[in-house]
Amino acid sequence: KRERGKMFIEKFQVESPNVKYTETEIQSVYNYETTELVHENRNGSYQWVVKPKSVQYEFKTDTRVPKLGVMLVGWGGNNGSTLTGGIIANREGISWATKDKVQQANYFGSLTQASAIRVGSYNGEEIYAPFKSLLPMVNPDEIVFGGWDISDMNLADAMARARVLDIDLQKQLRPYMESMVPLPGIYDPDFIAANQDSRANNVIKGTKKEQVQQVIKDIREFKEKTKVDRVVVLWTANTERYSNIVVGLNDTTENLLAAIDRNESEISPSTLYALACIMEEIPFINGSPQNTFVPGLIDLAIQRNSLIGGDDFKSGQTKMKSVLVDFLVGAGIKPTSIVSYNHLGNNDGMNLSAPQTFRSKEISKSNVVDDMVSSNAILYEPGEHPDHVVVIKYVPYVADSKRAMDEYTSEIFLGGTNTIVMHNTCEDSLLAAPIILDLVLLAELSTRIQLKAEGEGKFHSFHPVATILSYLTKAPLVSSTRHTSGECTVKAEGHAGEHPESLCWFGS
Ligand code: NAI
Ligand code: DG6
Repeated sequence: KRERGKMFIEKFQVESPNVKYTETEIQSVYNYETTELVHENRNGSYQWVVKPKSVQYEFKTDTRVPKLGVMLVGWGGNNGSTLTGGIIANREGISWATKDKVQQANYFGSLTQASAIRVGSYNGEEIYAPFKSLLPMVNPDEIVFGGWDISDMNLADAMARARVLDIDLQKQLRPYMESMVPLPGIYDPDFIAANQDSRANNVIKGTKKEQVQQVIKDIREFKEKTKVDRVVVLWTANTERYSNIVVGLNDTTENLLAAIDRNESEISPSTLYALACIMEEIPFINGSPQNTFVPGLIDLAIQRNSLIGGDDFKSGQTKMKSVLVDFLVGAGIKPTSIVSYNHLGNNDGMNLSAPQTFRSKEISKSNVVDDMVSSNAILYEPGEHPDHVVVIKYVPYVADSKRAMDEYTSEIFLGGTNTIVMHNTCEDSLLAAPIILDLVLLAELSTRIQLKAEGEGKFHSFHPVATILSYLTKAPLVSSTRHTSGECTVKAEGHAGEHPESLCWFGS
C-alpha cells in the first residue's frame, strides 16, 4: 500500500534457518547478545571486566488462536463500559457524527492494534507492518466480555453514567449493551473510599472463602455459557488501599489460605479475585495500584504457574514521565524537582479523594522514576532523589476529562536551571481502554509461548509473573531474583497440576 506514505504491508512470513512454521506452531531460534561483568584480580588489582555473552533461546508459539473471554472486575465502571462499547463499535463498524466530522470506530492508542513495526526494506524503502502481524493474536472484535461490578447497572446505563463516549455513538451502542449486566462483586468498604457505598447494590454475600468460591463458579459458568476456550480476568475496579503485609497472615500461601479460612479482615477483595483466578489457572491482571499481589499470592501463582501481571495502567501523565525523565537522565540532565498535579471528576477521582486510596496511587505514580535516577551516579549521589510530588484533586465538573499539569525542573551545565512545564487534557478512559485491550491480548499470547534457554532440557512457559506486560503498567510486578532463573521457572512448571495439600482448599 503506497497511498499511506511509507510502504506498509499487512502480513509477512519469515524465511530463515532460525524460523520454522508447522501446522500448529512457529518455532524460532533467537540469539540474545548481551554482556557479562566480572570483577577480577588483574595484575594485583581488582578490575571490572565486560565480556560479550550470547544466550541462545528457542521459542515455540502455538498458532491456534483461542476464542477469548475477558472478565473485567469493575465492568460497569468508566474503563469497563468504554472498552466494551469501543469493541462493539469496531466490531459493528459503527460511525457517528461529531461536531467536526463523521468518526469511524478505531483502535487508536492500542499498541497491538494501532502501532507498526519496521520489518525490513524493499527497493531501498523502509517497510512497516502492523504490530499484530508479528504473531497470531486474538482479534479484539471477537472477544466475549463479562465480569463483575458492585453496582448492578447494565452496561448501556453505565456508559451513559460515565459520560465518556459521544452521544450519537452511545445511542447506537445502547441496544447492544442494555442486556449486559455485571455479576455481583466482592465488596469490602474497608478497602475503598466511603463515598463508594451508595454504588454497592450488587454484592456477593458470605465469608471470604465463600466469595472466592463464588468467583470461581462465575468464571466456570461464564466459560460454559459463552463457549470460550480461554478466559483472562482483569481488575479495573476502584483503587483499594494497601493491605498490610503481616507475617502469619498473607506472607506465605499457607498463611494466606488459612487467613481466608478464618475470614481475616485484612484480605482485600482484589486479592480474593486474584486467588480465585490462580486456583483456576486463569491469567489475572491488576490495573490499579494497590498491592493485590501479597507475597503468599505471588508464591501461589508461581507454584501453579498461573500468569499474574500488574500493577496500575500507565496511561497518561506517568507515560509521559517515564519517557521524559528517561530522556533527560539519559541526556546527562539532572531532574531535581518533579511536581505532578492533576484533577478529574469521574468516579475514580471521587474514590481517590480518600487519603488511603490516594496513597496507593501516589506510590505507583511516584516510583516510576526510581530506576532512571539510580542508573546515573554522575548526576545523583547515593540515596539522592529529585523532589517528587504527586497531587490529585477531585473536581466533579470535568468528569472523565482529566487535566494534568507537570513541572520538571532540572539542573544543567554549570549550575543552570531548566524548567519544562506540560499540560494535558484528555478523557482518562479513552486512554485506559486500549491499554486494557493490549494487556489481555498480550497476556493470552504469553500463555501460548514456550521457550527454553541454552542448557535447559525442556520447553517451559514464561515466568508466571508476566514482566512482559510491564510496559503498560506504572508499577511493574516483577519476579524476585530467586524466581528468575530458568531452573526455577521449570520448577514452578513442575508444580502445575499438582495440588499440594494446602491447595486442595477448594476441592478443585
Ligand atoms: P470507575 O470508578 O469508573 O470504575 C470502577 C468500577 O469498579 C465501578 O463501577 C465500581 O462500582 C466497581 N467496583 C469497585 N469495587 C469493586 C469490586 N470489589 N468488585 C467489583 N466491582 C467493583 O473507575 P475507572 O475510571 O473505570 O478506573 C478503574 C480503575 O483503573 C481505577 O482503580 C483507576 O485508578 C485505574 N486506572 C485508571 C486509569 C485511566 O486512565 N482511566 C489509568 C490507571 C489506572
Ligand atoms: C488520577 O490521577 C486518576 C488516576 O487513575 C489516573 O488517571 C491514572 O492513574 C492514570 O495515570 P497516569 O499517571 O498514567 O496519567
